[in-house]
Amino acid sequence: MNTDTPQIEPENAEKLKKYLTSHPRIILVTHANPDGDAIGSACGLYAAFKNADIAVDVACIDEVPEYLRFCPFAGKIQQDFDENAYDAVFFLDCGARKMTRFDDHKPRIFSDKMVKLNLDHHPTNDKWGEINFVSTQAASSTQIVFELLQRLEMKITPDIATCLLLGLYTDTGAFMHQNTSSAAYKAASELVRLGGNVQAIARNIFHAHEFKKLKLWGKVLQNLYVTKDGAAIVGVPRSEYEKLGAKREDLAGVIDYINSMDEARYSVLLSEDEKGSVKASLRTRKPDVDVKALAEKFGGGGHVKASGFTIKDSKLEKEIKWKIVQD
Ligand SMILES: [Mn+2]
Repeated sequence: MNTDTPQIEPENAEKLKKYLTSHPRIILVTHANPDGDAIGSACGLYAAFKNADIAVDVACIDEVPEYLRFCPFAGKIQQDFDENAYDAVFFLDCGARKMTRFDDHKPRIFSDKMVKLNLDHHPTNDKWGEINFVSTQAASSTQIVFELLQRLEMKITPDIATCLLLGLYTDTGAFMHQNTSSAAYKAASELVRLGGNVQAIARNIFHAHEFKKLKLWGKVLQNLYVTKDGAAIVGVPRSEYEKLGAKREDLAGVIDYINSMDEARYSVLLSEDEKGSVKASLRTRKPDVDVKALAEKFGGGGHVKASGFTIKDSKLEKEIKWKIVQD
């Protein structure tokens, strides 16, 4: 893989540049259940457009999760908008349009009454936009936003650099996942030079553990067991994290920690969500194990090394004999 090739086609940036001279009103939209890359790309592009006097708003159907609220401009993200007030919609970090979860009640943004712009790095993206900035080589959507802003010759302030750096950090697992290319490092280096705040990202994303979260992780690790065939399994009922005043989202990351264990062929975290269904997260580091195939057996999916599924019928709890966290 030549990781230094441009992430976007320069002529598409030219097309957008020309389109922006017609003074469109643009709504930026990112996916539901947003992660660092969704928030970072939405906020970064929003601020750059705003600074360039473009009429722009930014929306996500879900609220910004607490751990991402430090991101500059996160407060600008609205959960609702008037779909008739815009000429163009800019989809960010959405592998499929339905990932926005606006498809039910904002049909106009998907119709041909809107100019659709599409910026993403998911392999499932079928380039539905009139102008597409889609590159599966990019480590994050923010990496593509960064290149786009450079091509549009828009100013990248230190706050915008922080937004874009955030997406690179979270989508590469702090520059440890397979997608960490030389181009990703290069973009990160330039963003730091432009004033991107690495400390804020490290403090808020990677070194932010509350007491209740550490207590919960402690319980999870204590109750972890490894089956004869090498599956590291742990289950967490809703009552357990609620007892600690924690939320299900406090379990985020514990599966990767469990999966660092060499003895495990693969790892499974089962956790009950607020509605009483069971969510399973699967990870493996072994080259011969495909957890995507395993998740698909339960109606889920994902990647070969990281996948998940949901069990709606809680009776399955007994059938698969998962051990729960207990006092
Ligand atoms: Mn992403």
